[in-house]
Amino acid sequence: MLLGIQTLTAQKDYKLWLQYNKVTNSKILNEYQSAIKGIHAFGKSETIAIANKELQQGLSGLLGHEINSSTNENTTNTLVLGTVNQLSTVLQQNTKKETASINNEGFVIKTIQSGNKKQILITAKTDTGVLYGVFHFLKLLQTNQSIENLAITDSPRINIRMLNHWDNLDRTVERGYAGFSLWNWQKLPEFIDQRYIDYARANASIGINGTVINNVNANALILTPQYLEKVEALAKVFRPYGIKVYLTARFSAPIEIGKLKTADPYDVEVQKWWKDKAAEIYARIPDFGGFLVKANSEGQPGPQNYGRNHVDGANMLADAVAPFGGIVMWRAFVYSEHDADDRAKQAYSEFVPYDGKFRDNVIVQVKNGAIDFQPREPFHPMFGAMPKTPLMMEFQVTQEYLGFSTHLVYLPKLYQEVLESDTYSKGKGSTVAKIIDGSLDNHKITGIAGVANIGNDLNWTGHPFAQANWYGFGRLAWNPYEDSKTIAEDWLRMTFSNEEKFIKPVKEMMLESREAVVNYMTPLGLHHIMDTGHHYGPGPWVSNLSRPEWNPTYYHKADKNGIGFDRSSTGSNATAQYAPEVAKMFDNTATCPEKDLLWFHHLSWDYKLKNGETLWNSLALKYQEGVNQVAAMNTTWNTMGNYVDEVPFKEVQMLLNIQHKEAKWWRDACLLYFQQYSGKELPKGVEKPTQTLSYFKSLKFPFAPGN
Ligand code: GCV
Repeated sequence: MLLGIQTLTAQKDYKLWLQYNKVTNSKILNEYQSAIKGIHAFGKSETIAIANKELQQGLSGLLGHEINSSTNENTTNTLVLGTVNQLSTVLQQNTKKETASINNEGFVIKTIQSGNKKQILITAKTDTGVLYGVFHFLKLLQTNQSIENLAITDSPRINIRMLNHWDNLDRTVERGYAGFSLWNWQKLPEFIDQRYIDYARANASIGINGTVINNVNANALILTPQYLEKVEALAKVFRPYGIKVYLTARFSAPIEIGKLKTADPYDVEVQKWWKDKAAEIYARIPDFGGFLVKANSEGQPGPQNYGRNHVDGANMLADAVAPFGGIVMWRAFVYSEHDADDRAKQAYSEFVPYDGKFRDNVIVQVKNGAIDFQPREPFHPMFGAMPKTPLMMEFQVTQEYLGFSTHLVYLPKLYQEVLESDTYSKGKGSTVAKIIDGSLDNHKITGIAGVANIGNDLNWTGHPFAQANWYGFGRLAWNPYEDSKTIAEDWLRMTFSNEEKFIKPVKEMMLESREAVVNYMTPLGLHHIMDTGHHYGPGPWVSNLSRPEWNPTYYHKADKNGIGFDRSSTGSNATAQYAPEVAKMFDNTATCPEKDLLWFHHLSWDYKLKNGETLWNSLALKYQEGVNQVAAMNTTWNTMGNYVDEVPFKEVQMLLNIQHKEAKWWRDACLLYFQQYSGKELPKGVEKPTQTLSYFKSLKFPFAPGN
């Protein structure tokens, strides 16, 4: 019996936010049932067939009965779908204004009333636009909104909305916490796992239109015919869902698989090798998206190995893919052990001088912050500093530094904070969102990438709530101005329940979860104090690694005098990399937001915060607050058993219990360690540690996943 329940639940978890449960509110159900009696699809493409099938599947679940999918186009209460050029002239006329306002991937959903006939039209300029419109329409029903008088026009604000998989060819996933890679290289190209199709469908439902299927720490073998044949098979599966395939390009591939002596971008043979390689790829995959490159970063080869620079490398690859309409996404995640300057400054120093020098089909991919996907980082100073170069955002959806797939952390809250940050690059209101959607500097290529949190776990993401991070990333990629609150609410309704008594508290819990993790891991601007290598759990004491900037002690700089990294004008002067308004704000302790204080300043343990408490007390109280927040998340969840199936309810309960235990571990380990320097007692309200510092230091995790 239990096995039966588990199988059923696994099937449900697998369905992600596309549950299509029958509408329980009878008034709403009636409205839907009388408005939708049939479907008529214009056009016969694979994508339109997928859209039609999705509608049938969704509606039969939501309405509780099958809907005729080949209804006559003139019948009342019919859902009509098709691209603009396939519609009848009457319908075309009727939606002329709306369709003129959308872009190629946008859609129109409109109630059309003529005489006694009432229909709902879903149309777009392209088949993919229609598919996006269908998913949007189904979302309206899944979230119980009225469909009486629809007049929706929507278009994505960013062109390239992609996942980056750090998946290796042996199916391990770097920083992956949800099992192994989805891609079964051994059985491809002949064996097409249903999962590839379900992956594409889930991505299409949130508007993701690109995927880099292999790790940025790249293996050149992916570019050999043996693997390209497999990539081609995946591209074929993804194509009707509007998803393009991209690959990472190992810079030394001409040597490793091309038998050349060099990979120097100035070498004519090397240039030819890449041109031929591009032609070979496009012959197989005509809509291949292009290359993502990690060069001269963390040991990866790059143009600097030959005395050339990032522009030389990127432009050479860009020239190879340009004839086919491809692009190059060149990563700016660089820092060197040979550069004694603050790591946080290095990417800016290296890239900003190249502004305007890249080819038109190059986009520079920048992580959201200057270090590395921390629970909180101020926005990367490169945003706003390269107006002549399109910059794309790289967020991490997988929780490398945020408790893996064990901790419940709703990441869209973090993404929103970054997207809303004001760079002041062209005066007030020059937000990061406006830079990456191209509106501030008028760029044509725009992009956003999320490092995927997906693996072959039954529920895709390990933690049931980590599905919300995949979902939310897609939503913000489509519209970087959306509120993460709305996204959380939609996800909860689509995944679990439309009951207000469930939605309200659980939404609050999700929204609070990001601040909680900041508090129990790295409050007040602390960063990168995770244990080394695997980044699981606290390790503020680690100081023995060969590269200085790999040691947590490099980042917190705790000593008898205080704590924090002085990046102000008296220290590394990283603040000067921001526009003057922002630089001034961060530079001064009085105006620097307290949430970023120790990112920018080294302050004495007795430094007084705005609440009148000393820095030491505030730090300790923040750690405690984080623990309390997780305890409150537990309490909230424990009362939600009636709204969620038994297995996910219990799973989340167990995971929250671990999170609570680990939040205390973080608090105790960090406070005991920092206390050695502050020499101060824990303030009232902070629980006493239950273990010694040496106990925490002794913990080892040789098989932590993702490492
Ligand atoms: C793919 C961090 C991670 C690495 C990752 C790197 C990157 O350093 O720990 O696993 O490598 O970022 O983004 O390239």
